[in-house]
Parts: sequence; C-alpha cells; structure tokens
Amino acid sequence: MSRSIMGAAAQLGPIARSDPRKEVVARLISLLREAHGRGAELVVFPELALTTFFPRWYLEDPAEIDAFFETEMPGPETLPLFEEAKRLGVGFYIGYAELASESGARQRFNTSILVDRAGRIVGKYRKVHLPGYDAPQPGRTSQHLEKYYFQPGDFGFPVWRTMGAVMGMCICNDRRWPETYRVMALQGTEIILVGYNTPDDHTGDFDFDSLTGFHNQLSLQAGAYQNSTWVIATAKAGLEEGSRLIGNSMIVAPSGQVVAMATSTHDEVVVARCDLDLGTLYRKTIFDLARHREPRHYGLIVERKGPVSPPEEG
Ligand code: ING
Repeated sequence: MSRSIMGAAAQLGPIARSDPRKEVVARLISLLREAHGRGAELVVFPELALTTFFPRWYLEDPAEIDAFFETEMPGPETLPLFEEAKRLGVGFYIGYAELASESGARQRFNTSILVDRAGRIVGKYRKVHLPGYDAPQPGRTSQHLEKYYFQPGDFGFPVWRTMGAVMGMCICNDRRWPETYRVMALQGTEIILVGYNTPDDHTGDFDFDSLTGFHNQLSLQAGAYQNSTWVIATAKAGLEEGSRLIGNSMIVAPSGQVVAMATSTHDEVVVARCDLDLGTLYRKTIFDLARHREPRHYGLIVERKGPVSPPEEG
C-alpha cells in the first residue's frame, strides 16, 4: 500500500483593502470545510492570505502599514481557523505578513506557517526571494514593493517530517528559483507547499505579462520534476483593487504532470491524492541526487550572486 496524503489547494479570490480579517477568515474556514468534505488532509492557502496584496501601493504611515501585519499567529481573529482545522483534523499552510520583534528589533517578513492535523504549528518559513523594488517606480500603475515592506527570510529553506511525509514551504517568487526546490530536495522533501499572489498586469508590457500564467506553470512543473517532489501551489486570484492576479492554483506530481488545477479566479478548492511513492521512483532513478550530482562543479551557484561575463573580444 503506497503512502499518500490527500492534498488541497484552497484558492482565494480577491481580498479588498477594506475586507476585515474576520470576513476573510470566514472564507478560509468555508474553503477548509469544503476541502475536508472532499477528503483533504492538508490544505494550502495563498501567500498573504489575510489581506489584500498591499505591496502594490507605496504607504508611508507606519500605523497604516502595521495594520496589514500579524503580531501573533494565531491571533484573536485567526484563532477560529486554527480551531476548525483542529476539529476537522486537517493540516494547513497559510501565508501572512509577519511583524516579529525578536531581540527587541521590529522585523517584517512575508511568512508562511505549517500547521499539522492536531493544530500544532510545525514550522515557519520567511520568504527569501523578494521581487520588485524597495522604492516606488515611476510610470507604474501598480507598484511591487516587497523589498520595501519585508526583509529577506532568515530561516533558509527548512523541511519538516509531519503528517506522514517530509514537507517544505516556499512563497510566491521563491518558486521561480531552482535553488529553492533543490535545497529542500537535498533534505528529502516529498511535498512543497507554496502560496502566491501574481499580477499579470505587472509591468504593462504585453509580451511580459501575457506569459505570466505560462511562467507560473513552467516554474512549478520544472521544480517538481527536477526535484522529484509534489508541489501544491495556491493563488490569491482575480481583480484585486484594480490589479489582475492569476489563478491556476494547481497540484503538480513529481513527474511534472499537473494533476489538478483551478479553473476560476475566485475562491475554489482543488484536491488530489498525492502518492508519495511516485517521488521515490524518480529519486531512485533519473534524479538520484546522491548518485548523479557533481557538486564540485557547482561552486559558482553559491559563490557568485550575479553573472560575470567573459571580457569583450579583442
Ligand atoms: N509575486 C510575483 C511572483 O513572483 C512577479 C512577482 C509577478 C514576478 C509577475 C514575475 C512576473 O509570482 C510575488 N508576490 O512574488
């Protein structure tokens, strides 16, 4: 009997800036219940699942900015989600803006947590790859200011053995970087959970933006296949405060095949049985990392941040 876990991507439609957390949590609970009703044991919510994607704006008032952040998780407004998940015996991943005050300093992270089926917080991840800019860019209708609002994550890419599998987490832009998956694959991950908020009116450049959905799927399928891991990827989707966010939440097998995909840009649940032994087949053959990798040739990946080209000819 192969090992498996019923996974669900619980996609969210838009969250308006004025939507109170209480209302958003009610939507999350409704999605959780639907996923549970369809057999899910693990539910993946999006990145920044409690608020609108506020990095599209340049805000300066600290109180206004802090209003988008959680100082505790669960807090009073999110506790009902944790309680319902525990009652139903469903584990979940949720992304949120974290205001941490470790060693006295206030730090802001784009964060996700993994909660097991008994309601315990098993792990926390802080987004490493922050896209966009740290200051508003001229001429943009929508900004992308994650480097202004968040610090890069300080946990690296850990994995956890929980709910009968080895699981890792990442957030949104992380899924575009092969290093993200490989570091977790080198720790034996069998499932990677990722939430995203991805605008396809990012730059207003049609040739760039029209490929956003393709690049999302390409990144997820490649990451899954090249690292023999399941990937459950969940969008916040739809027209959110005037910005178009792609949907296509999906569950990708270690073969690279998409086994389930959302078809709307609203609140939607997709479910698939993740057979964990499927990854084992790939890890023992094509992607037997220990047998086939040659790290002695990979030094530049760690030593060098950006490209250095050969000198101009003659
Ligand atoms: N969003 C986007 C992402 O990486 C982006 C940023 C949008 C990159 C469109 C490229 C194209 O999916 C976040 N939140 O990282």
